[in-house]
Amino acid sequence: MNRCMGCGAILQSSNDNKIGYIPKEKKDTAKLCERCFRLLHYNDLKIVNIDKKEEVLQEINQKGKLVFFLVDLLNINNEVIDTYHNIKAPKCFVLSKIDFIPKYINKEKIRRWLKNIYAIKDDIIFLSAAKNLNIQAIQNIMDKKQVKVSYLVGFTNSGKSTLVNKITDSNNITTSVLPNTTLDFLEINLTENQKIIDSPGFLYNDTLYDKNDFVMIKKINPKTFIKPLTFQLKKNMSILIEDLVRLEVMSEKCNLTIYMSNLLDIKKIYFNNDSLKDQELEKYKLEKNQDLVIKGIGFINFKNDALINVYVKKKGFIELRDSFFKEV
Ligand SMILES: Nc1nc2c(ncn2[C@@H]2O[C@H](COP(=O)(O)OP(=O)(O)OP(=O)(O)O)[C@@H](O)[C@H]2O)c(=O)[nH]1
Ligand SMILES: [Mg+2]
Repeated sequence: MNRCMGCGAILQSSNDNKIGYIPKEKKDTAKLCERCFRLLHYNDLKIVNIDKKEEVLQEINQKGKLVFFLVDLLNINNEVIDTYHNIKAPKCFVLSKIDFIPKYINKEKIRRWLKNIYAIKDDIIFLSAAKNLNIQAIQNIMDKKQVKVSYLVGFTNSGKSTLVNKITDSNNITTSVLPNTTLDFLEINLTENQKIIDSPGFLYNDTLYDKNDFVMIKKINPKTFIKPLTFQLKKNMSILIEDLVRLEVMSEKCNLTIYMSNLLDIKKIYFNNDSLKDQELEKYKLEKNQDLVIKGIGFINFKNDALINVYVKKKGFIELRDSFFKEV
């Protein structure tokens, strides 16, 4: 039973619509399935919609090995944190992709905030695989805890496979901005008696955008540093985020800063523009230094108290929380 070195899927030649497909004549020699090969050489992206969350959780809970759980700043929300807390094995919280956090945001503040707001009691590590920042922390913790096997786990796109490639100084594992790039567990030897296991990322229960919309997926996932967008708004002015969310100010004024991918189309609109006004309406009362989180997309920090009408395509995507700017 051969596996694809890039995504972990079992190689098969019987169905070109299923994962691990490789044409018959290449089956004995190929190291990559057709999907990984095309992604690597032609940047041809093919989305696979399978969810291995239960399988991964079952395996890591059963094995009880050390788990590194990766999350990036834009994806800290209740669904991700609940998933983290449901892991029974010993674990570390890894804030990945720190290269896209603006420099003026104090990391220690984020650490305290994760502990206080989200009750993270385990070690918290900050790293960026893309920029080679602090990637040695993974092996340092394994050495310190005398761990021989550990798992990299997290939601899709959190950067697990990129991190493994960086740690092993190779490009063997397929990485991409697509959901579900890694399709099965992949074991990688770090030293003679130490290994790390990459895993298929978890998918959100639902997304605000169409799961097969390549263009939107690419826009939502920033490649580099995010430049926060600040708006000063008066009553009845709105912010429109793509065709996904409209925030309409109902109080006299509102100062807010948006932390999302800069590739998204985010603009100020006036009351005579009725985009999204026919969608679900949710009313929120924000306090100074609270965030309005849009699950899977990012968050908006409010600099003063405000009343906001949110028009959103689906229910269940908006959360409020105290921001890390508020000293706790
Ligand atoms: N800016 C930045 N981007 C990163 C970093 N690490 C990974 N990425 C990008 O994030 C995207 C997802 O990376 P992957 O390593 O494939 O993510 P994954 O967690 O393995 O995803 P699945 O296999 O689908 O679970 C890719 O476009 C990477 O280039 C990082 O440290 N900084
Ligand atoms: Mg992966």
